[in-house]
Amino acid sequence: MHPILFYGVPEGCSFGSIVALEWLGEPYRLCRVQMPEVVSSDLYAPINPVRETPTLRTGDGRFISESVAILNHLAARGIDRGWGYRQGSAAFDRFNQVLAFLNTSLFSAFSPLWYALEHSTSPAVTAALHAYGRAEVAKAHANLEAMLEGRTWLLGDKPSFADAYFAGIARWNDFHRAVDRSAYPRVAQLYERLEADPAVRFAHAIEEERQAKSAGSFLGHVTIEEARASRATIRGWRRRARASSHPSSARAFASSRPSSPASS
Ligand SMILES: N[C@@H](CCC(=O)N[C@@H](CS)C(=O)NCC(=O)O)C(=O)O
Repeated sequence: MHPILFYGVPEGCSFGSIVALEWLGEPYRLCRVQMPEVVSSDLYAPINPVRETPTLRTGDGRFISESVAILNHLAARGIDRGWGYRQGSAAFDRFNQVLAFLNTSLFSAFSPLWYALEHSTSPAVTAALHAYGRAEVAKAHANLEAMLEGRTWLLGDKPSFADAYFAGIARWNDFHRAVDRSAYPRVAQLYERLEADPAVRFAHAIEEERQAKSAGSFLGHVTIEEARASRATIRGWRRRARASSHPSSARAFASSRPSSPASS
């Protein structure tokens, strides 16, 4: 069974996890979750009770939510290919620190702006939320600019899943126009470099339902129903496999397995 990433549209912070999966290069599937309608539905709740995206169903059937946890999980799978770091090493600590900064300071800086867009009821409240959000986005950009001094990528001289996550959050500025990114030249260069990356282009195409060119590890979409059904189905297969030790029963078990995309 291959991992499935449940990603949110439009403009979900799950974007970085799609990019990370592409860079990692291990086979995976995607499940599209419309926000806010489907993400808040009872259909999605068993996958992530907090009713947020992203969630990753791992190859062994576990569900991991929270971008930081998902990106750390994927990085650990890629240690041998330079995508992850041994826990306790300086590189791991730096990776974790940058991820935490992006997940709290940068992500949260945009929260007042999203809130103003989706919930604000009065012009005075909207103006206050805009002022607060713009100030926080500017502060986070100034800190990123300082972090990038002497570095091409957030961790140094090569890309990491922190850059993937940055790409998915920093683009919110294109929508909210909170800051002029060119006033932060190192941030702007990193952003442009990422926008040109094939995995980032792939993630944009996936979100926008355009033809998407994977580096090769993307195996297609599954629906939430398929992802949920396959979980129960897999439990059923395991129960039947345990109950049967006879070779002919094992063959019957194998041939009864449906060929749903989520079951590969
Ligand atoms: N702490 C979570 C936050 C996840 C989150 O807020 N996801 C948003 C999309 S970026 C979401 O699913 N929102 C639900 C909605 O819009 O109804 C993480 O970092 O993964």
